[in-house]
Amino acid sequence: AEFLHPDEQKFFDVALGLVQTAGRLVRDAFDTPTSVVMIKSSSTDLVTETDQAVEKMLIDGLSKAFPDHKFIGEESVSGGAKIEFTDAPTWIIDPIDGTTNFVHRIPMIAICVGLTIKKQLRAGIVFNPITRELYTAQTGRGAFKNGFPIHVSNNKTINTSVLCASMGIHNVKAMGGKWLEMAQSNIRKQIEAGVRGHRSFGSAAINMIMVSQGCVDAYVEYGLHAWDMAAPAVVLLEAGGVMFDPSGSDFNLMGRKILCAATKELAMEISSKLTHADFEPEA
Ligand code: 2AM
Ligand code: CA
Ligand code: CA
Ligand code: CA
Repeated sequence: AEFLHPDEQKFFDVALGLVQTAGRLVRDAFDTPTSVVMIKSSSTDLVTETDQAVEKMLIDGLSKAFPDHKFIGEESVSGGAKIEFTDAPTWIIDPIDGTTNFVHRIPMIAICVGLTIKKQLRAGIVFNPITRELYTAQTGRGAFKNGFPIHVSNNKTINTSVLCASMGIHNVKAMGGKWLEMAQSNIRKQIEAGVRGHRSFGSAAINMIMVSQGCVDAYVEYGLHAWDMAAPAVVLLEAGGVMFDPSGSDFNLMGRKILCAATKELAMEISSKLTHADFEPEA
């Protein structure tokens, strides 16, 4: 596989070292919960001092190593600000995906660091520092869990699949009852179509990782941001998975929604059953 930039391997190696250090920060805070919890837009939208410290540490480290790189980080993007996404090497960072899990000491959280160059996904690092599961991928070079290759399932039909579709609780608050109805009706349709089971892990990245390693067969979600999806998207694609907009059209990293699956057949079957939101997320 060709690199888009001559220093791409170095970019990845530096990021990986920083993520491992960040993992120790998060693990220490998880075991000794002194972290201050702050409410952002509502009681379902939390941030802790650990989220902020980890994001700062990653951005400081990467910008010191690569002064001309750009950053899109959850805790650095101030409310409602338009995200500037350019051709420059860009690190897309979620310091803790699954902050509610973190605050409630549920061990399903992920540090997510993705890299785009010329707006193309190039590398993804997704690290659960509690279970010490490290998922890495570089475009064209495969996906790995703690160094061992991972692959999606071969499932092509709903009735042999375990699906993941979160209720999008954030969107319920932002968009009112209409949203709840849509989320419920989509899950209901999947159950009626004979799905084998439903799971949701409270972290968009872990949901995507579950598809990447063949545990779950597909995942659909509205309301996500680029930092939830960038890093796990590289892992998913390199693990052989597919990614679309829930409507079945092309995936857009900035489009705030995703349908990912083990196979295109399964993705299209799910897409055909969904009520598609006229989706204008507020936050
Ligand atoms: P976070 O923990 O980084 O905030 C379950 O809550 C998942 O949804 C997490 O991955 C969480 O990311 C993400 N999430 C946060 N805000 C959201 C929103 N407005 N819409 C959809 N998902 C959101
Ligand atoms: Ca958040
Ligand atoms: Ca997130
Ligand atoms: Ca986060």
